[in-house]
Amino acid sequence: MVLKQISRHDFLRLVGLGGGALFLSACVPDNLKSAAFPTAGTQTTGTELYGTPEVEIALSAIEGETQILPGKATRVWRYLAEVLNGPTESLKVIPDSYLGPIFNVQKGQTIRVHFTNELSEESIVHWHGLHVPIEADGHPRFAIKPGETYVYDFTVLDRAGTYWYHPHPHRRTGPQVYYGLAGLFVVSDDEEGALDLPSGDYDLPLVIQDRLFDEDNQLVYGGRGMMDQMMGFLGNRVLVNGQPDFTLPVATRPYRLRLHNGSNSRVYKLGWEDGTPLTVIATDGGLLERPIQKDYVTLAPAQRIEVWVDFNGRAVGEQLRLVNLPSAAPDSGVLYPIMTVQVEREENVSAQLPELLSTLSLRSEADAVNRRSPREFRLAMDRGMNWTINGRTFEMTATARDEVVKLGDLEVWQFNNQDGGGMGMMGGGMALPHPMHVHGLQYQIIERKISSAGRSAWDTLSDGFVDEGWHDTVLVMPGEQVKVLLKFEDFTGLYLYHCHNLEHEDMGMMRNYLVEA
Ligand SMILES: [Cu+2]
Repeated sequence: MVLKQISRHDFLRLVGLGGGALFLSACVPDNLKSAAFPTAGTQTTGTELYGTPEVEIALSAIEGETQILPGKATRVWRYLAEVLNGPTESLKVIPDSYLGPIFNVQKGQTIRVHFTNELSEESIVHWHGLHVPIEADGHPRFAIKPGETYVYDFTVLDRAGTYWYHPHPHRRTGPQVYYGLAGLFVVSDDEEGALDLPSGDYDLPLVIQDRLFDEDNQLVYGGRGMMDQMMGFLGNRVLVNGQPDFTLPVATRPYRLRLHNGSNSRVYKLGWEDGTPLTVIATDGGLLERPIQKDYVTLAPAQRIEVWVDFNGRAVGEQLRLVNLPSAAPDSGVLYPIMTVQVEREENVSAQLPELLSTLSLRSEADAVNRRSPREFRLAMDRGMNWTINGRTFEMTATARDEVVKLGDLEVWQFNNQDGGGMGMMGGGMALPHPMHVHGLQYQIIERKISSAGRSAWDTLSDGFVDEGWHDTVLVMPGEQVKVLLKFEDFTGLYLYHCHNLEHEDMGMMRNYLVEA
């Protein structure tokens, strides 16, 4: 399925640069160039915390190729992994995919990952959504050169849920993820195990990504220069688990589908084409207290949503499409298919979804140390056309005075995407959605406020927000203020918060926050 793309002409109109072609062609962004480093000898960094961890894995990032489209194979970058010690089911490979193997671990397990960079440029791995010590968080200052190895030691402290891992080198996260470096990190625990949810072949990951191919079946990135940076990369084909025109064969029984938006910048509004509601059971940080029915779900880059879906009552041979519904998200004005479900066999296994999925220990805003004056983060483009947070762009090891928090504190953070209303050039700034990610923890979304100018675009997506439960990434729409409640526990050090539109992030829409004892 080929999507409509915003043309360069549309983009120029959008940013109010009509006729500024020279300006665009003169600009070859730094983050779209490939940096080459001499290969260094193997070197171990990071911290070994455990004598013998329960799970020990060798992970490498390599350049290779894989069959995606008919004809010529596509050059990709990918993660390969191998279990060195511990249960062999700690890794699950997705067949015929460039995606990294799925880590499949238990809460409480001690993990060691030896990450070897076999690319021709710097890289480092971030465990997205996991509560880990700073040495294991994959901050860009820990990026390693080609040939080097970084050792991660951490205990899986997070509850059962669908987390993920991806590269995080400064200015190169967008292209590295785009060329294929990403994988899921699935945590199980006893609470979840007792629910008897669909498991094994009935518990399926669905990683949704958009890509752009040339006539030679090769991935194209950054071809639109400044436009890719401003908007974020937008492809013209949807891949699910690394495959085009994805079809999921199912039986007449319940399934657990783990939807992950692994795209660089595309926001999806997902629904079943026949209007069947979605039963949402989990968000970024695991199970909700109770299942929630939604006509559609809005899934921003980096976010995960799990749905429980029962194909009982469907006829063998029946097809059902998961589609992207039209919305005001960039490049999303039309309906297009994400994947096709093909009912291929009778199993007639029936199972009820429990009414109570989990007991969440949610926190109260009244207990926040700054409940009267939330820490505010203004998301905007500056005059130099950089995406900024409070007027600043990324500095590798610096924090401003208002980016220091205290270990143990519960705080309210407020993200203000105040530039204008509709998408495009408004009030002197450019209005785009920003999916805001905070490293090292899961937070609660406690309030949204939308400006009158932003209302009409917001209305096309907002019924699909699942704000209940735990989150590590929240979509902040143009004209919107979103309050989140977060607690800084267990670990001190320099963590990141940033926009997870990867092109915005690479441009500098990322800052450190420092957790002090
Ligand atoms: Cu952004």
